[in-house]
Amino acid sequence: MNPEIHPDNQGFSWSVPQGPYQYLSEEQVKQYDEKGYLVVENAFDAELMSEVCNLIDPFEEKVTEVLRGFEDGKVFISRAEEITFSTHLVTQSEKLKEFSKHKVFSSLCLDLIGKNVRLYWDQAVYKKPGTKDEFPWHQDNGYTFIEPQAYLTCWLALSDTDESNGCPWVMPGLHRLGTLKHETTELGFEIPLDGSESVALPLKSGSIAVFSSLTPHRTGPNTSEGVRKSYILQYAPEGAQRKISGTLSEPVNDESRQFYVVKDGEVLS
Ligand SMILES: O=C(O)CCC(=O)C(=O)O
Repeated sequence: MNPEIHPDNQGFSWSVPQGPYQYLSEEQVKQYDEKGYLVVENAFDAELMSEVCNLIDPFEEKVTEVLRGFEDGKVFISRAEEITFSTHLVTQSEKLKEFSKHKVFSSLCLDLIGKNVRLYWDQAVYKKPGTKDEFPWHQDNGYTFIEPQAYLTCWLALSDTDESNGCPWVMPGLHRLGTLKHETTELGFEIPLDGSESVALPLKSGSIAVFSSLTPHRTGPNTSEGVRKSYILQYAPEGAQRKISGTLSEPVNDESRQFYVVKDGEVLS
């Protein structure tokens, strides 16, 4: 059964930039084009990942403390003892701001988005031991509708992750349909999908699952003893707009957190 299309998804067509590519091989871009994802193994070394974790952990602890003040420790998709979302860290740490412009990310943006690209969103997602629920199938563009609909998500593993602790899973190919209809559930927005053709993406710390804002993905339970830590950085082409309602939209160019990472074809690392 084909999934239903989001009502705001009209006249969508998928494309990737023409080469030559700066960072990725033709093969990698072909996979991204056809399947909607690729993996960059060992993009960063252990020392840098430990530094990034040390920067993020105190912010995540504060987020957890704030969540504990709410009934059952829950606010929409965040649950203090299970899954937390620490957002806009680039506004709170100069070092994380610099990291979000690292040439690995900016080169990916140049190859997969184009010559003028901004950071759109950053958040650390920590999935804690004992989390039984999955984070359901969704597209990132299903949460906040952005035009153009295709932007780039870099899901960076800060700790090793596999099926036992909530690694990402993707559904290849569906990105080409544009944004799909999502249902609202207790665990988040969800695309009702038959996941039998889905692919698990186990990642070592420092590796990145790179996928489109239109690639349906989920993460499973964390049955391990440790916290699964990820830092998610999303990049959108200059001129992207957040749809508010009807014909009303606003640009996503707040300089405090949506700064350029590629300008006029130059990576700004
Ligand atoms: O990292 C996770 O466990 C789920 C988060 C996710 O898929 C997202 O923020 O889009």
